[in-house]
Amino acid sequence: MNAGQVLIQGGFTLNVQEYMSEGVDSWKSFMLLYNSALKEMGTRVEILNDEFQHIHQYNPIEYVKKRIKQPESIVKKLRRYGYESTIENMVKYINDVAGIRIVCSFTSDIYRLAEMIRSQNDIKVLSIKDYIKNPKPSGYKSYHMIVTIPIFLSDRVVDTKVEIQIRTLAMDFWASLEHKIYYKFEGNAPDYISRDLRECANIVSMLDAKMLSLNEAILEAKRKQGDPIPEAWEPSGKPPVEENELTLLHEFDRTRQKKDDR
Ligand code: 0O2
Repeated sequence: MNAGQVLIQGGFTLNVQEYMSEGVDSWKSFMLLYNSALKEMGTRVEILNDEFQHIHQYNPIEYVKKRIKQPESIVKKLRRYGYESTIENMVKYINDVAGIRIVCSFTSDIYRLAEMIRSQNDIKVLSIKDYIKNPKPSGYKSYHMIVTIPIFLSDRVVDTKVEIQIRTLAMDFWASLEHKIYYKFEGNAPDYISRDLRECANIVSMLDAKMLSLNEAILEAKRKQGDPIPEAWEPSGKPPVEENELTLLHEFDRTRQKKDDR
């Protein structure tokens, strides 16, 4: 047992790389882990939403999508990063083998949910990318977290990576269409298409801002009518992590060079 490992119920915690160095190297073993991590994270998110509904009569989450990355996409991504297609490289360099997307109503819900996930003390946040504050050149907006969640196996606990994407309905609408268009052109869309997509991204941002201020106006009107407003309805709009903290929050292997900054 390494110094950093913690004894839990007779077993000990490992990260996926340590788990691999203990001789576990089959595709099926890792898929079992990633699938379990998705289930576990899905349940945590569902509980947060249910609790919100119970206490505040309000659901911050519109819907949740979970997926395990297809083997072809894993191979493609490894190739893009300049790595051989091995299980070891997948475990080391692909952070989104298990991915969960949480789609919310308002931008303020995104930060509130991110904070609730971050404050669960067995979830470790490895990195955060706030593409809402800093959209991608494509116009892409979303809040990304790479976290690990403990998976309790029969004799040990494995902290397993999950990518969490949190975005509004409008951001999700744009990203889904852009993803399809990007694939149609295999990354080489004509300039005018990319320009128009960026323009659509701006419209989507305006729509989000308008819907948020509309929500605030509704709350204000209800307050004036004397209706009690649950506190959690109030949009906080404050990112849970400041910009200078956006990269590494924990020791994390980021040695690879990305070939593609998309
Ligand atoms: P797919 O097919 O959706 O899975 P990282 O390993 O996290 O450091 P990565 O994966 O490039 O590097 O990180 P990033 O930038 O956070 O992007 C992760 C995912 O965000 C992508 O996964 C997309 O799902 C989404 N994304 C990022 N940029 C864009 C964009 O410009 N448009 C759209 N529509 N989605 C984007 P994959 O693996 O690229 O694709």
